[in-house]
Amino acid sequence: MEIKVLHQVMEWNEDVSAGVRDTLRQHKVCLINVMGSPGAGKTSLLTALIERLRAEFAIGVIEGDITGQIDAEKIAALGIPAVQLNTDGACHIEAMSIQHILPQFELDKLDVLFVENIGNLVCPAEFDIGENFRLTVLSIPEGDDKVAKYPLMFTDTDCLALTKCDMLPYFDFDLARVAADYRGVNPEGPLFQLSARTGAGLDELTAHLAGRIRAALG
Ligand SMILES: Nc1nc2c(ncn2[C@@H]2O[C@H](COP(=O)(O)OP(=O)(O)OP(=O)(O)O)[C@@H](O)[C@H]2O)c(=O)[nH]1
Ligand SMILES: [Mg+2]
Repeated sequence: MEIKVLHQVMEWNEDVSAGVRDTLRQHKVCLINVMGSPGAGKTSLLTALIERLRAEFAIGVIEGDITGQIDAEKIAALGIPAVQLNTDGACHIEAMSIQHILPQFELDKLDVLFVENIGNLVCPAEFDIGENFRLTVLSIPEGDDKVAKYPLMFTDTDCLALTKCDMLPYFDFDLARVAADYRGVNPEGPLFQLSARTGAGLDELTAHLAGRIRAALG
């Protein structure tokens, strides 16, 4: 399957996130900004969530990467409309690029647009891309000090997915510490422990997201 690859728009002097939000509202599409480190398991989790959400919602995906189209190919292989956004070196996605990409989708036929942001625990959290809500992914092998060291990513999110929990036996990872640090910076944010590999915890996160999507779509 041929994948559309678009490049990051470089005129970053104007915040167009409100315009993106307006367009998505007009077409009744809920945008979910998925963020986390390189290799945290964002694409694996998206794949698992798509399989669980696609019976109820029509889903599209924008895959953000510095270069290449590996992740968009994985999503397109599921039969899901996917566009690859290459930022050509930039460490985050900007709303201007989302605005530029939206016409690539048949928005009236979509309910949900996932954006997999660039793998990075710092920069993406600083940019509103017009999302309805944010999902931050943290994996066990990254270590239990990440919420304390990179707080903005966990403060400015609607939900934290702690993934690769099947790896807990192999790492010195203090779940209670992460939960407490997250509570400290984001008292209302739900935390889900899961594994895209075993499927553990995915039903709970799916139910939460489905509720958020239904609320966003009105
Ligand atoms: N054991 C285990 N491995 C996982 C899990 N989820 C993902 N992985 C593995 O982690 C690696 C990275 O997963 P990806 O889904 O590509 O991670 P990503 O965050 O999309 O990576 P980038 O897009 O490159 O930032 C792959 O080898 C996955 O198979 C999980 O729940 N458990
Ligand atoms: Mg990925």
